[in-house]
Amino acid sequence: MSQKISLTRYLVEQQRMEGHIPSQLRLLLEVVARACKRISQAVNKGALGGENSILGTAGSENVQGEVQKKLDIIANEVLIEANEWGGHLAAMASEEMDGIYVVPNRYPQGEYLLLFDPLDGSSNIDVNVSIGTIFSVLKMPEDDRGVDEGDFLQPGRQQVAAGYCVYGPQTTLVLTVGDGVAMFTLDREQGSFVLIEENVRISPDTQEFAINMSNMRHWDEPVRRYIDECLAGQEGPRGKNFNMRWVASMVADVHRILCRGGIFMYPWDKREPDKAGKLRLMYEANPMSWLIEQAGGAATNGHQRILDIQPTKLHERVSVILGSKNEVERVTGYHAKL
Ligand code: AHM
Ligand code: MG
Repeated sequence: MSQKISLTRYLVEQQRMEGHIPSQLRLLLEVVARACKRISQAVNKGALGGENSILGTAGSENVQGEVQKKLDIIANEVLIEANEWGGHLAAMASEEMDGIYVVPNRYPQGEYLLLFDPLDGSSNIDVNVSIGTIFSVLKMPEDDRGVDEGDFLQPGRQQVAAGYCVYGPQTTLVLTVGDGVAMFTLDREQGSFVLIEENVRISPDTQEFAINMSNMRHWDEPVRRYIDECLAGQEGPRGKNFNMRWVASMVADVHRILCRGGIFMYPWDKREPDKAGKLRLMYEANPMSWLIEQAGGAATNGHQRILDIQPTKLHERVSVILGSKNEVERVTGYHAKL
């Protein structure tokens, strides 16, 4: 790429030429990107903040009973403060907040709803491994008087923008507005995100899987069969060897898949049969599934396309299988044979 294209320019051109980013949505995405820059700075500081170190736990739990890290809370506040005054949003929802956050009435209300996991992969914060922010944007239903939680309960196919920012060796923002997937890396000298890839594609086949193998004894038959066949390698029914990766940050695992293919699974398992899975539908699975589909991959809970699931509550969980299309279809086929 001879000339560097900033995220701002990319969004302006998308708005001008393709016409599918209204100005309020463009503003929203710029604000989210700016918040991600601030989170990236905090992540980089690590223990250097002294008494204000961002490492460690905050001494509280979120609505899902998970211990909150200091950085979970900092990232949540950064996203809210950056987004509440711009006039582009009606409300926000986050993994770290029980209910929705309605834009205070001292600010103008916009027509969009923003959902996020402010700091995904929290268990990796203190050990200096990649983490990220995931976000999903919906539109307020038309003719709606006053925003409430029900307005958020839209299937993922109705998202108007989705993305994540991975804080790894580089800070990279990955975005879709329904016209393919674009990647931007933060140029710290310039202070801006620069386009590095405009039309990300995932190869339909892969020889790499990502799953937490320590849960193997709890898996359901179709997942077990798929992984057993991968592990059998060249001598097994697949006739090829597979490699395994598990970062324990969905953002980093999905980023790898967008870069070089693969399949990611966090399936339902028998430990808590009433729990659909570990990951959250609305601000983890939906945005990631849309990105993966936009790059030519597939995403399912084993029985249904994730983007078609009608959510019934904000913090709903879901079983996730996503990545290279042919592999995801194979696992789905194993579920159908149950
Ligand atoms: P978090 O949102 O509390 O960080 O949890 C979600 C994370 C995902 O990023 C990752 O895929 C998964 O939890 C890892 O779980 P496990 O530690 O069970 O392997
Ligand atoms: Mg998460």
